[in-house]
Amino acid sequence: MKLYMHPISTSSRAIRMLVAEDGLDMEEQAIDVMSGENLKEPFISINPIGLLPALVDGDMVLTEGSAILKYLADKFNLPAYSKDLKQRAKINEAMDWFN
Ligand SMILES: N[C@@H](CCC(=O)N[C@@H](CS)C(=O)NCC(=O)O)C(=O)O
Repeated sequence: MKLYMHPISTSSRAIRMLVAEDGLDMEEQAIDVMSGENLKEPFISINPIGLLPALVDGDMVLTEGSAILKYLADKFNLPAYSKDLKQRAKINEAMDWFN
């Protein structure tokens, strides 16, 4: 898996924290939003709207920080995203507030 991100990107940061916390095997590539690298090839072909973060997992490209967090949590069965109905609802509430 490869995460296109930038250290100043708040949407990228939560994913990088989850990856670090759970020791996930993740290649990272920084895309310099300050110089507009996100709006040029090759990144613009990965995410045509030019926003970070973007996750590439095999043949899938996934954007939107919240969707990436939920995908990783489900893929690796991470405890941070509880399967308990009410606990997960409160997590989703906080994630939606952030978005
Ligand atoms: N709703 C998106 C927002 C993505 C977003 O706005 N990313 C910012 C960095 S945090 C970005 O790539 N900005 C580059 C630009 O606006 O040119 C998400 O949560 O992933």
